[in-house]
Amino acid sequence: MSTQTYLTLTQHILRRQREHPDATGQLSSLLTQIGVAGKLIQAQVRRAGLVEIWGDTGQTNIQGETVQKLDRIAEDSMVEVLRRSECVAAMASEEENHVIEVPADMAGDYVVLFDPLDGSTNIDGNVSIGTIFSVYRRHDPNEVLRKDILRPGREQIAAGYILYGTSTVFTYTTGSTVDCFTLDPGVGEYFLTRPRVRMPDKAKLLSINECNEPYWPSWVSPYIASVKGQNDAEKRRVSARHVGSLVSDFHRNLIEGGTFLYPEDNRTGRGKLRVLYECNPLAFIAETAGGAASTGKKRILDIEPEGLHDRTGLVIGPSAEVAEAERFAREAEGR
Ligand code: AFP
Repeated sequence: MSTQTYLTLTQHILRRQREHPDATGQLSSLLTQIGVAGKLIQAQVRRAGLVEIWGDTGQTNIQGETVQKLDRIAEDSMVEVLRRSECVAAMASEEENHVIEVPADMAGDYVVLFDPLDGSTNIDGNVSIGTIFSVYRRHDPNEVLRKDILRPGREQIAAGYILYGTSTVFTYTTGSTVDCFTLDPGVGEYFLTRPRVRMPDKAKLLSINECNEPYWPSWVSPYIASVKGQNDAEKRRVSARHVGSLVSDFHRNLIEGGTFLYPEDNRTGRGKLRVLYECNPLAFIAETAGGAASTGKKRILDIEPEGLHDRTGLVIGPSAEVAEAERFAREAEGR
């Protein structure tokens, strides 16, 4: 093991900060605090069942989905830690229908958008879930503007996720590299375990909910058939892997090489996944790691969101695979 393997998350964030001599340290502090929120959430996730916190609160969120108790715990942890960080002016969460503003005397330079617990329908099945976040710099030091929140993902200055899987993994980017840190539960610290992650060029995994096939746009089935066609009598080159927690599917595909698709639904013309809380941060990470993310028609990071809970179709994975999916979409639509 190289000595770099033992870098802590905080040390790594501070190293990145030194690459920007004009940095105030506020972004470093913010990312460190998100790591703290992740530790609080993972402590609850690991106790799920033991302390009878599984199950529903009986309420529904803005998406019309049942709110799980752990969703609430995760959201409260993010909001409270970020509010007190003095680095954040406003937050938006997948679980809320309004922007959460921080009082002026505690406000900082950044805006954070997050999905507190992605994959929460998997909680009862003990399947891995995660917190996804996206960081932007605010435009105006005196007030929070609509354009601070509703803006294209290419304006992100940092993004990441904390995955509560077989171990707790904090992954982040500020646009130069993607790095993964594993929480050592005995020490209570994240250590760098996968520096400078690059998404493999070839997808050996395919992740899609095939039960949605009746609702896919016309290009998706031929594309999936072409991927399966890469297998031959001698060798299976592509295998199906689908967890149903986007953050878990994405992390596995980032490390092992795979394409994840959640196409738009042809009954509604829109996808399921949220632009601000799920697609943008993962697209930023994918692109920084050498991959790509598309709606099928255009780059995810170029979407101009109109509402807090806009949804989109998503194809995310190695660049060549995403380009191939876009080609199928273009041809099917005669573009
Ligand atoms: P929840 O966070 O509400 O469980 O939604 C998870 C999710 O947005 C994403 O993580 C999954 O990939 C996707 O939904 C699964 O949706 P389907 O069950 O429709 O395949």
